[in-house]
Amino acid sequence: MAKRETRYHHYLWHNIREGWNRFSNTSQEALRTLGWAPPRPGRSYDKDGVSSAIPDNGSGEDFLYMHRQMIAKAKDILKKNKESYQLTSWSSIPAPNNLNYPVPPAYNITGNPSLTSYANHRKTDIYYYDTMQSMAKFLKDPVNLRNMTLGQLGARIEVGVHSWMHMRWSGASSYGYRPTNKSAIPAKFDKKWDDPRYNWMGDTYASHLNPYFWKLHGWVDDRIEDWRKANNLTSIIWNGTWTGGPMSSFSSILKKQNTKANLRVPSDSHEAAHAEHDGEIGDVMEQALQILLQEQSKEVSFADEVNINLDSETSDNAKPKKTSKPKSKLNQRQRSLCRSRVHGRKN
Ligand SMILES: [Cu+2]
Repeated sequence: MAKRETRYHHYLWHNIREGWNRFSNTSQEALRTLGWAPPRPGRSYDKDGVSSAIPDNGSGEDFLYMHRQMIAKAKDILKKNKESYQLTSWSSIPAPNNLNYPVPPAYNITGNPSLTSYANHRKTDIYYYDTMQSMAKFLKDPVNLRNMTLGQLGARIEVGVHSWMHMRWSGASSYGYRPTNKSAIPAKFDKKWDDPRYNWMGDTYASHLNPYFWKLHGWVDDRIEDWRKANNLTSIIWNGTWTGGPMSSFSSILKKQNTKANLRVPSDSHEAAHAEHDGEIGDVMEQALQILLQEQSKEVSFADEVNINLDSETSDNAKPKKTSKPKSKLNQRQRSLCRSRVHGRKN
């Protein structure tokens, strides 16, 4: 799972799906040709660049489905390698005094004071008792589960308790923090970030290397079964099954499509720097990444990339009502959190 290919895939899946609705038509077309167009974007954006989850387009199903596939793949790898380590999920979100799954101490995310405070807020006991616990209870209640689609459930989990758990169990990265600001290309994808020691929970390029990732995503995955039971279904009929575009080599895609149309993507030093990896990664993903970076470099006032899906901190989200829909419009504070990804600097 530490392979560059797997890191790229997870990173691209999140960032393309999240950013899609603010990409230019040209970029969307180019990504479509590469097979990397998400059928259901994960976010909408208003004129100020404020993002909201899209609860009703089924992208919440994509979130659940794709991570289910990741879990299956990881289990498969463990089995093939005859590893004794088993992937098991948290049956409940560990309480503050749980010694098996201690919350890493509060820490400073270098260069990002806003994300630092976001993470550290979620580490407090009071956040667990007042917010996470009540959300977990809400999500396990069959009455609530009967009142929402699987897509709505997925969207609610993704921007809420899933992100909270990611940052609550994130800890100081002794390996450092991958630069995420737009001026940091190509350092963003330097080979040093492919080291297995880089497993920080706050970065989609790294989080799946962290054992806590599998614990919390196991918990998320188990909510699907709760939903199925609550709705008296014998099996899940998935509508959202987007697991990303091809990881295979560019030339094999070309062969299939028998065309070279619309595949012009500007090359830069970053591309050259990783040319040696092309065979390994599959240059489809390398091309998709270039388009994504181009889009990220256009952003002036908003997040340049998705590390986690920041949620709303409104009490509405914390104390869900039975009929409420996922509410995840970013408030003023989150907007500044996102901006800090571009402008944030350590004093
Ligand atoms: Cu993910």
